[in-house]
Amino acid sequence: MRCTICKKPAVIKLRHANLKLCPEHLVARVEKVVAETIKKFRMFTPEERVLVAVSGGKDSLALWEILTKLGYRADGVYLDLGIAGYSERSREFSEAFAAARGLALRVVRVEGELGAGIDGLLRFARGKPCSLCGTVKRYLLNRVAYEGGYHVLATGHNLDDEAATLLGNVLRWEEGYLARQYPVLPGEGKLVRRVKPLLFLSEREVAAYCIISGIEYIYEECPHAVGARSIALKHVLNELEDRYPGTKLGFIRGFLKVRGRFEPPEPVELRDCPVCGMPTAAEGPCRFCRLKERVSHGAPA
Ligand code: Q46
Ligand code: ZN
Ligand code: ZN
Repeated sequence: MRCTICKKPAVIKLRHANLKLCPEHLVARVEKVVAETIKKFRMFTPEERVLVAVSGGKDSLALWEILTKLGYRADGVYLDLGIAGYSERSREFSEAFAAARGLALRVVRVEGELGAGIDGLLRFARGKPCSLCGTVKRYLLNRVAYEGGYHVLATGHNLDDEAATLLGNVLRWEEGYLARQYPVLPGEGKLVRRVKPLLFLSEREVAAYCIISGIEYIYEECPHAVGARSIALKHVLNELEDRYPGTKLGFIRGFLKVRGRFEPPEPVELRDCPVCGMPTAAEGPCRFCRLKERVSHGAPA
């Protein structure tokens, strides 16, 4: 197998893009796709300060590496979720990555902010682990970005993630979520803009990028991901992609064209949480502060 561009030995075949690439041209392609995505969706400018949500996995570390190589001002934040057998290891990978490159990484312990990590929280709050974890992550990442004076928060969601989310939303015709699913969520007030620069890169490309670039990342999945609906959706999409290369990319690109037809949800009025001061749609304390209160009272679910 030869590289489509330079005819040297290729290491990856990208059927959806009709390309076979050598290490050098795979790296070049990945960085070019990210650079173009940032510009096309006006995610941020070189002058703006970017905070990358780092998990120790391949996507977020690749994103951080690419943004740095492209010359953006990007720091990282790692949320230690307090998930046994997973958080310690993922933190080590994140810290080793930052240290080796001299990059600034903020480490925030969920237990320190909430009174319990995600595992501990499950004893006090009803709900699926990923739903609770999602609330905690959204809140803390936004707060750290806001308090740190960052213009934008970047996450490592890739094409496979976004296609699975889209399929999940379509299967339930979640109009509100569909209207909001977009590579850029504008910020306002204390809500920091959120962007997904890896949206058009498949998981395989990102993994290959990491291996070629010498980025060491955690292979294990979070133990709570087992049995998650998102994983089943990814399997289905992988089967389709196998038979019909380009399925995921076509799904996302086509959606971005028609997305405007979905009725956006009525804008909710946000007010400041009386406890923490961050924006919330709730009357009274925000969801994070309510979870925190439950933990502090030790009330079991
Ligand atoms: S970390 Fe949290 Fe994920 Fe683990 S508990 Fe679920 S949401 S699976 S990306
Ligand atoms: Zn080549
Ligand atoms: Zn609050």
